[in-house]
Amino acid sequence: MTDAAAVSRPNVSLAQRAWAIRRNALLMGEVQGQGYIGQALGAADLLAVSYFHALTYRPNDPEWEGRDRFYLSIGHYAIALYSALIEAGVLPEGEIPTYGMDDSRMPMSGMAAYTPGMEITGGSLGHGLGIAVGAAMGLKRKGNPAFVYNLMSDGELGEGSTWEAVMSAVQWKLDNLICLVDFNDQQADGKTTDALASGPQAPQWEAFGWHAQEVDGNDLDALVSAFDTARHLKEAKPRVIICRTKMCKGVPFLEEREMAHFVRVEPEEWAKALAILDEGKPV
Ligand SMILES: Cc1ncc(C[n+]2csc(CCOP(=O)(O)OP(=O)(O)O)c2C)c(N)n1
Ligand SMILES: [Mg+2]
Repeated sequence: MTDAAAVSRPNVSLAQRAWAIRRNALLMGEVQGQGYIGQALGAADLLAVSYFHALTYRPNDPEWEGRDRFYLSIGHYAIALYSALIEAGVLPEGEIPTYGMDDSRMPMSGMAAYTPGMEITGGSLGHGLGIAVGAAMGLKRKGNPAFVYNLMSDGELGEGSTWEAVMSAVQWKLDNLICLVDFNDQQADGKTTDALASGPQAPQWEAFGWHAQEVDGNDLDALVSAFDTARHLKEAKPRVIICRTKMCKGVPFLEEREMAHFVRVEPEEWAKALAILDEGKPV
């Protein structure tokens, strides 16, 4: 398959895209024997809807001025974004065996400097939304109709800088900003709801002036509907979609792991995980 061909296969369903994203992530994880697999498997559905339903972009021209921007605030989720960018034909499938290696364009934490499709260098958590606010303001002032998407995590809801960005986005009426929160109820060494961010999230964002939706982030139909609502809303306010996801979704023996922030998988378990995924391949 040529890289550009990936995105131009019109008969590929979103379920098949999400499956392919999960498969790419497992193949990359296997290269290192460990990694942020739980996040990639959990966020595969929201990435499939982003890249194969919502976003406008040109796989062969990742810097095209008219593209919707997709900011990965959470640099440690890079494996998830690479997996989507490979399926989208922005990154070549052939680079999977380089994942996390010296001189690879796909390091474990995302770097904007040398990875096509990686718009910002995230990873110092709590900054993606602020950067997205600035970019959304800039695009509006230039009359560029592109959307800015910012994918952040529930752990970042505990960062003060996130809420400064939340307030300024309202102040500047950023109706071209769509924030996606991967609410997996995990933040490194414990549950997010045991730290901060307990209770329903949408009312909090609404209180600040955002249009907020809370959906099952592993339900493709619910995601499509939420993205469509966020994109077509006529109100002059920023939009957030809080996606409740399950870490390691799609590989039950990994889903059972309580602490899935950084997953170590035994060599023989990779084949088992891939076989389970292959068995469930959508037709
Ligand atoms: C400013 C900052 N503080 C701390 C860290 C260390 N850190 C890396 S990932 C992470 C967990 C953050 O929560 P979340 O992204 O929800 O974790 P996950 O769902 O991936 O387990 C932390 C604290 C960081 N990268 N940046
Ligand atoms: Mg989390």
